[in-house]
Formats: sequence, structure tokens, C-alpha cells
Amino acid sequence: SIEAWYMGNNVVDQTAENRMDPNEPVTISDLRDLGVIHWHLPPVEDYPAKAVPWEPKNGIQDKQLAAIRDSRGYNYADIITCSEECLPDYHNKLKAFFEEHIHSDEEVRYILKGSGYFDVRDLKDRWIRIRLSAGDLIVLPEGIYHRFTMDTKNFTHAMRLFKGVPVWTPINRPADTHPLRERYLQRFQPEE
Ligand code: KMT
Ligand code: NI
Repeated sequence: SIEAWYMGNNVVDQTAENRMDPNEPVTISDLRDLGVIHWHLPPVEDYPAKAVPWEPKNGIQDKQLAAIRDSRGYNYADIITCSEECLPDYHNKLKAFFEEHIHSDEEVRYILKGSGYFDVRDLKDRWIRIRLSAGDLIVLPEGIYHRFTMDTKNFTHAMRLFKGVPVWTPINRPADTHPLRERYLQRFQPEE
């Protein structure tokens, strides 16, 4: 399952845990208040190593995943393998994943094998690190500032889910006056 904690702004090694000292845990409920949703699905062994785009097939797509896809409208899926051997243009991609950004749509990732970190900003602009491993499915809402990195094991095999035709384009920070960002704050910033 996932674990989340606050991290500092100064990151020397992005693949390290980067916990505060003492540790400052963040709960599932704290994440939900930011619009971040999580499920842990039973591990599925027989996903293809690489299939882009990935097509669900009976016997491969498990029932719980099918239910989430149906209820949330994720009709697109593909599979990405982040490792030095598998990802074309690996170093530039990793750099781009770790640039703080927002998207016009949800970022939905289902970790099939391996592990990694999504970092999200809370409403006071502090970084929260979320550790994901096999079976974790996470939804980051549109407009949340976030970034991704692999951990020290350097391997993440994940399904990317999307509603409609995928748009992966990041809008890098600063995007504080972007309508998507303003809409995010309207949805999740508590009333003063
Ligand atoms: C992204 O957009 O940051 C990614 O796709 C990262 C790899 S998938 C866990
Ligand atoms: Ni992103």
C-alpha cells in the first residue's frame, strides 16, 4: 500500500526517501483533502511487459480495475516501463517527470511492478512524497502541482489510464494564474 510523508524543498538525491527529521507522516485522508485518490488492487502477474496502447482482455484485466475504469470513465490505457533499458530518451524523460508541473486532466497511474514516488504540493505549498508499489493505483486531480521520480531501485512498470484521447503535456510551474490551477484551488482550498 502507499505511504506518504512531508519532504523538504532541498533535494540532493531525488531517489532517496527525503523524510523530515523527525518524520512527518501524511494520511490517506490528508491526501483525499487535496483530491488525491488511491486504491490498492490485488497484484496481477500477467500484464504484458510492454503494450502501447494496452487493450484490456478477459483474463488479464481484473474485475476491480474494470470497475474503476468504468465508474471513472478511463477508456484509454497503456503501459510504460521506466528503467534505463526500456524508456527511450531515459535521462531527459526522468528530468521532465521531476519538473514541478500541472496537467489539464487527471494523472492516473497503476503500478504493476516496481515502485516510485509521486510528490504533490499541499495547500500551504509543502511537498508531500507518496511512495507507490505494485498494486497501487493513484489519481492526481487536474491542476495539482506534482512530479514523479523512481526510487533507488530504478524500476517502475505502470499502466497509464486516461479519459478519452491522452494529453500528457505538462504545464510547468509557474502556473499559479493558469485557469486550471485556479480551478483546482477553488475545488480544494478550504474557505477562509
Ligand atoms: C509521469 O507522467 O510522470 C509518468 O508517466 C511517470 C511514469 S509512470 C509512474
Ligand atoms: Ni504529471
